[in-house]
Amino acid sequence: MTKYDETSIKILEGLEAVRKRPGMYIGSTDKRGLHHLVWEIVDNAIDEIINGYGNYIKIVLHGDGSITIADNGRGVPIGMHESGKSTPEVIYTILHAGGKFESGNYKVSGGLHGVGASVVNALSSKMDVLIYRDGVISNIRFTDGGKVESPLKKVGDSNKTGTVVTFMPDYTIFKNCSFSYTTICERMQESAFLIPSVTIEVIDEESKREVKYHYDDGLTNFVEYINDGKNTLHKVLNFSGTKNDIEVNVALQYTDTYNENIVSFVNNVKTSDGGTHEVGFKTGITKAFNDYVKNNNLIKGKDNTFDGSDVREGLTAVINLRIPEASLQFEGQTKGKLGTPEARSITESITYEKIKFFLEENKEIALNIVEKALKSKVAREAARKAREEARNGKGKNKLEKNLSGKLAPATTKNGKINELFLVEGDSAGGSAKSGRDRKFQAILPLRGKVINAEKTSVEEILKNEEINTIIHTIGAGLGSDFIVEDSAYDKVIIMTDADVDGSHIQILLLTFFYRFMRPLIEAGKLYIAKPPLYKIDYGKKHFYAYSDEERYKIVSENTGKPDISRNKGLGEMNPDELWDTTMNPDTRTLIRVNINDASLAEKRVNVLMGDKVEPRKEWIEENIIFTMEDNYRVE
Ligand code: 0R9
Repeated sequence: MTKYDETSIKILEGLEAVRKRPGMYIGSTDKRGLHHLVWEIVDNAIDEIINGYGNYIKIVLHGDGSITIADNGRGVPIGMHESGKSTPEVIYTILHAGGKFESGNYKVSGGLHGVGASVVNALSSKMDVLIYRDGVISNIRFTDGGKVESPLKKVGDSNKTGTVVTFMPDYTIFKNCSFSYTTICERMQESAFLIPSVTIEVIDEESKREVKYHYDDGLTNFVEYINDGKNTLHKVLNFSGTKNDIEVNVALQYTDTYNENIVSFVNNVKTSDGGTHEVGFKTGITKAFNDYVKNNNLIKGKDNTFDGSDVREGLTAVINLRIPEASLQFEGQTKGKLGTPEARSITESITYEKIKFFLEENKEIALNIVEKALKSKVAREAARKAREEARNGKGKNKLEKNLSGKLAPATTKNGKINELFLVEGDSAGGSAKSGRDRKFQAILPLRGKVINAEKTSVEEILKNEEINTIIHTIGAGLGSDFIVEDSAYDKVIIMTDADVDGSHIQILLLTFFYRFMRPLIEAGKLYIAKPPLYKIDYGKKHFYAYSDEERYKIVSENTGKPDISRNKGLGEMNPDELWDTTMNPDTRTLIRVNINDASLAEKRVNVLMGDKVEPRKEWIEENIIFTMEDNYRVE
């Protein structure tokens, strides 16, 4: 029998606190939270490798819902801790214990909260740790959210070193969730880009998929990967520099697209909300180009400078800074924004110098980029003019007349509550117009195919009827002139059928919003409606199921013989049905589109929209299941 003394009670209380409020420690108990557990353990392995020990990480997803993460570092120390417990027991049962052991100047471990392995243990029904160190293999096992099932003991001899952690998440906490091979692969690939010495292997035992990531040229390979399938204007430019102990590493490349894609990291942790380093980088680039065009007299006329957005059109860049822990400052709710002031000036001056040199040394490339930036400048000015005209009610051109015919506006104007439904096809549009609450819901039926925004210039975008209608209806401009506060709607909701065509339109619209109205997504105002997949009738009782699980649940909870029909398209639903199932704010389910990971979203869009058919087919086959839930939640 295990004896509980005062300290073990305290420990259990600590872990119990995690189980009571998991959200406080890992953000949420949905799929994102579940994966957070993996990142916590993987980050420990990555820390060890960054500190110079080991070069290999292996992740295995088991068919029973458990996962194993292994590294070939030194192995967690197996000696006794001053508390009388073994070091691994302390690490895996005491909150924040890992922090006390952190070594080195750079705090490298990532994760949203950085709370460590004990939190993972607290939220697992089983955890098993194998340590290869000092010529022996040691094992400790936990159960039921961190209770010691078997204390550290020797289980064999080995001259290898490393740590192997296997855990079974407590699925009573993470309900209806499972590990996603794709999500784990995407994150591991990113880590492999940032740490060129590491090899990361991911294996899914159930689907028999496996992959190995290793990149000798780190950030350069990262940029090449993002730009895969695009036409590039030059070889990847790679530079770095150090000042006041802050190390700046950058890889960048221009493409012939209209997209800007800057991804930044600090100590290998993604800074999703940018921060001082990104600001410095952008200022450095803008200054370098403006100096170059000025010195070479390349822009005629009075207004002869570029806006930052002009010189970033078509630019893909990955920035990684190493900052000593003492100078680290993060801001924002999710701590995803770098606040360290020196990072700005240091990144700016290094970027400015290197880009200036690059432009001077590569005249032909420089002129190509300048020409592209000039086009952006012209288009930007045209877009602003068009926007001003639209605002002042001028320029009643053909498109706008068209627009007024198609849109069924809400009867009251209130950008804080109004909703705009972008609906596929006229017949669904008709049902939606009749079924809606006209006070605050507007319907815009879309005809034909939305153009592919990734491969189209601003000028062409402005000419496309569908897109033009959307821009004018939302009324907040586009591109760098988009002002989210001006949006006539609080929610823009994409409502398409749950089939291949519907998905295609969704992706095209998402690409458009991602490219031209990104702040709308960042403000959490873009949604995807979720129509039901099945209608289940028991005589006079009707149910709607939005997933297969829900369908089974409804059938298991009712008696009698159900009449189950796979849902018809939106257009075939009658207005009441559409209102009840998909549009009524009290009963509907909406998926909020979020871009947590711009580079991956960009990559997906690129694979899906690029010229190459093979990668697109592969990606769709591997990742798109037409149940709506997962595919388009750009996370
Ligand atoms: C499979 C996932 N890997 C790990 O969780 C992992 C943790 C870890 C580790 C050390 C080596 N490898 C590891 N893998 C380690 C760290 C230190 C000294 N020796 C070994 C050190 O930081 O000084 N540890 C992480 C924390 C600790 N070890 C401990 F020291 F706190 F126990």
